[in-house]
Amino acid sequence: MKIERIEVRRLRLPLRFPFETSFGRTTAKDFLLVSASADGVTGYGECVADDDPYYLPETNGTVLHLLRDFLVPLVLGRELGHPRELRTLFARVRGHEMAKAALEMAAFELLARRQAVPLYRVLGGRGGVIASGVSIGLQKDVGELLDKVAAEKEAGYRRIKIKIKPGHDRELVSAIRDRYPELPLMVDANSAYSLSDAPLFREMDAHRLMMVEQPLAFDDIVDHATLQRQIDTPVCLDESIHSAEDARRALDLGACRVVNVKVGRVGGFTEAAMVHDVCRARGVPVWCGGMLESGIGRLANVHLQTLPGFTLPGDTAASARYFEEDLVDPPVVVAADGTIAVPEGPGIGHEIVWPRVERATTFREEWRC
Ligand code: OSB
Ligand code: MG
Repeated sequence: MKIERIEVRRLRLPLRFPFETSFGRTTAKDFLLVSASADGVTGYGECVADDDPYYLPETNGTVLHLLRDFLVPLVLGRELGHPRELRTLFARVRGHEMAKAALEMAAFELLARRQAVPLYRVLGGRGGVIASGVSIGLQKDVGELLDKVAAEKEAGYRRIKIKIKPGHDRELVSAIRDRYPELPLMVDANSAYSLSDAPLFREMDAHRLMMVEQPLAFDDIVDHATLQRQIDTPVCLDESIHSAEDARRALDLGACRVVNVKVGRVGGFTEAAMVHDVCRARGVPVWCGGMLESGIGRLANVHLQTLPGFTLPGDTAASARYFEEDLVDPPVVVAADGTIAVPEGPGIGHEIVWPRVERATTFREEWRC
């Protein structure tokens, strides 16, 4: 296929509740949506960059620059045998995984729509359901956190993750554990600690967490390996993993025992599947992370999670936790048993509601060949 038109829109969707982590507080989802068209069919890729570089270095501004000046010129008008070729085509550009991923995801979604098959088919997945977990941000106090945990447990989520930061860690975990001794529970620190905090994580071993996600620096694997040797709780890496090679090196070093895969963080579906393959070959569980995506990116995550190595519930929760009105209809819903049905329609499989996209759009640019 030959992609003859690429469009990028910047959208702003208010969040129903602010989402707070160790790196900041978000009240709205401000993101880029990439469309790629060939022969009158259009596919969509949601970019996971934020307005700020507080989770990882990329921003909406850097993504737009990379698309406009480097990635779009590589793709526009070129004969593509398969979207997986974009990974090789983009390899010369170092970093900028979120920018690469948004365009590559649009090309995969376009391929699925052209073939009139669900996205999972072109990713090598399967139909059915996926297991859903939930990520709870930092709350005002322990009481509010316990209320949130109770509500999400009631909603059926198969695993609960809470955000932690220095001074807001052991007492949160022990309060939840006191009330729910058997709850599948994990914590995510988003790089807020250093190796000198090893005693804290040793102490938390007693709470039998499923894992501790990215406790140390965003660009580290060496200290994570040291920490993993000192604690029983499995370390899971998020921020540190940008490729299948990163995953291999982290596993060789013993820096983690679980890997969080985000398509945007690793540069696309092709690389995400390769991260999955590296882990699966070593019996290391992977799960799919989330970035507060709208329904478009959320459904992309649903399809990815049908690959066989996704053996743990991911951070893909119901649209209604985030948005008053999602961009897709129907919205993503989680059943009482904590599962999400994998759509069977073409591409992401739910309709995009264009009037809502138009209302949320703050900027638009397009390129044609
Ligand atoms: O670290 O996984 C993370 C959200 C934004 C940036 C980073 C992370 C997160 C989440 C939320 O944990 C997952 C979600 O509900 O989409
Ligand atoms: Mg994380």
